[in-house]
Amino acid sequence: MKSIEIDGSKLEIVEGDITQQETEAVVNAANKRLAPGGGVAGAIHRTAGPELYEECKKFGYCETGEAELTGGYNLRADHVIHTVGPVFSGTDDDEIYLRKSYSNSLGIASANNIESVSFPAISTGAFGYPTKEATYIALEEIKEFLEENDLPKLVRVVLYSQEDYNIHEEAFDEIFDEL
Ligand code: AR6
Repeated sequence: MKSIEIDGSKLEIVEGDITQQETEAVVNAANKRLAPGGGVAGAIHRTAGPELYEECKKFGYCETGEAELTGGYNLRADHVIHTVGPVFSGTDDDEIYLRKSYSNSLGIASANNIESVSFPAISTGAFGYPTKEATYIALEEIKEFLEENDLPKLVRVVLYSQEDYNIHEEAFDEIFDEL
């Protein structure tokens, strides 16, 4: 685990399971239908229970880079923020939409007075975004958001494997050494 304070808020990176986090909200790496799938989405829907998908159905559709808020049902978290990361394409759009996924998720948290949020490494599984590139984008976007906003007070990035954690640790040291 590593953490740093950024303008009165805390950013942490940890190895763990997103479904077990006790932050007020957890972020789901969703698909456009906000339907249960594999990876993070499958695990979040399984743990939250079927009511989560019932609530998701009312949105119908979520564009890449956008985010929606629901309840957390049987999760420890009170809320789920569903965001659709980009399917990696190798074009400039990848970074633009990955940044939007993080900033729109944090924007929803902040607008709803949510104090603590856990993120998975969005788009780096089924959506094929190379982890190292995605890591720098994620940490930099979170840093910028926390510099400009009071809430959330805690942002935790939860990595599912030691390998992914190590990549984040290296990026974290590089980005925050200068602070
Ligand atoms: N906790 C934390 N991280 C996890 C967990 C977990 N329980 N499970 C997997 N990861 P992915 P995407 C990591 O595929 O690339 C779904 O089918 C995983 O190792 O969940 O945005 C949706 O329905 C990887 O590093 O999300 C969409 O169709 C990261 O979380 C699509 O996949 C993201 O992997 C979204 O793809």
